[in-house]
Amino acid sequence: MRIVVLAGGIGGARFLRGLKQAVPDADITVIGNTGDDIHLFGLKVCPDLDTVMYTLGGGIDEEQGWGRTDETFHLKEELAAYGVGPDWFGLGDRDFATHIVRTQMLGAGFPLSAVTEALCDRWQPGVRLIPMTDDRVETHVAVTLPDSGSAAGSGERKAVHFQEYWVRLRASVPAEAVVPVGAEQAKPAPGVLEAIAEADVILFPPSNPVVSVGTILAVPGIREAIADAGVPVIGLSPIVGDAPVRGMADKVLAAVGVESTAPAVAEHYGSGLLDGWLVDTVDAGCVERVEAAGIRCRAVPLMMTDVDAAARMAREALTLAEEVR
Ligand code: GDP
Ligand code: FO1
Ligand code: CA
Repeated sequence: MRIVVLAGGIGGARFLRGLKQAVPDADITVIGNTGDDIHLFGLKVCPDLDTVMYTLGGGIDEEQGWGRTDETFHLKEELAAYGVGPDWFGLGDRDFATHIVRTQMLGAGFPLSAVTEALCDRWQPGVRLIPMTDDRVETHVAVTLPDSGSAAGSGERKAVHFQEYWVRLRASVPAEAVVPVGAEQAKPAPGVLEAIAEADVILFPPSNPVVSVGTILAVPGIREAIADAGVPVIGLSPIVGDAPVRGMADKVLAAVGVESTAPAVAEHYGSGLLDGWLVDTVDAGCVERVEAAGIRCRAVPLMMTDVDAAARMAREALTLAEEVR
């Protein structure tokens, strides 16, 4: 079975680990979000691609859900001693090596998709991991900074990089708009449209619907290819009990005018894209509303407490795919 999964970071990666366990023989292609990517210290950092690669390759910090296990921060401290920042983004020593290799290869002229494949040669994630695009796309968030009481910058409206919004500001102010800068001009990376066209089923894991799956769908051609693939497209809700399980999905959903509920996210994707939607059992009351929108819906446990739980979710998604096929 050929399965295509559109993935962000933690939610996507944990679901993929379950999917691999549920269907060990499946041929899985992951289209990864690169809108979170950021240049720091002259290096290209790809948080979502790395979260998928490290999680499936056994190198992830399990507790945090991102970054390397067994990490140290000597390099960051040494840079700080030179007054070189940013100090708000925690890049560890082991993780730095990945960004150095990636940046060196990009500098030598390799596209991000080829670089990702080379990095995966080490990690052997057991899936084909392709960035959504080889072109530069960066998600920016429009915010109004709180009035600091001082003259400069008080109540200032500006656009910040998504990482600055999430990691530096901790999503403490409303996201007024979310813009995947560069997406309109981006082309799907080699292999993306082919994988979608050849898929037997397409899955949206419980990833962020705006800044992960939404960003991937913003690359021209990808949404259309999924809608035209003629195979079941099944999503799993990242919203459980009217709140994100973790992260800032509520803030970025508000920015696009969508309430933070499981049925609202399904309606946001729409029946033109989604054939089936899984909600958590606590949201069983919304099944009829989702079905009224033309999307087949089931309520099943959706908390990825361990790999077995994620594998059960993956099986439910594939069962629903057979029902709508
Ligand atoms: P990120 O890039 O690290 O933010 O990860 P993703 O975009 O892949 O996923 C983030 C989303 O996953 C958040 O909106 C969370 O609510 C959701 N999520 C995380 N863990 C779980 C879980 O165990 N169950 C469900 N249903 N959603 C989850
Ligand atoms: N998330 C944080 O909350 N704080 C950090 O300092 C941080 C550093 C970091 C470094 C590498 C990496 O791959 C991910 C990192 N993340 C960090 C996670 C990342 O910002 C977010 O989880 C995702 O981009 C949100 O989708
Ligand atoms: Ca992300």
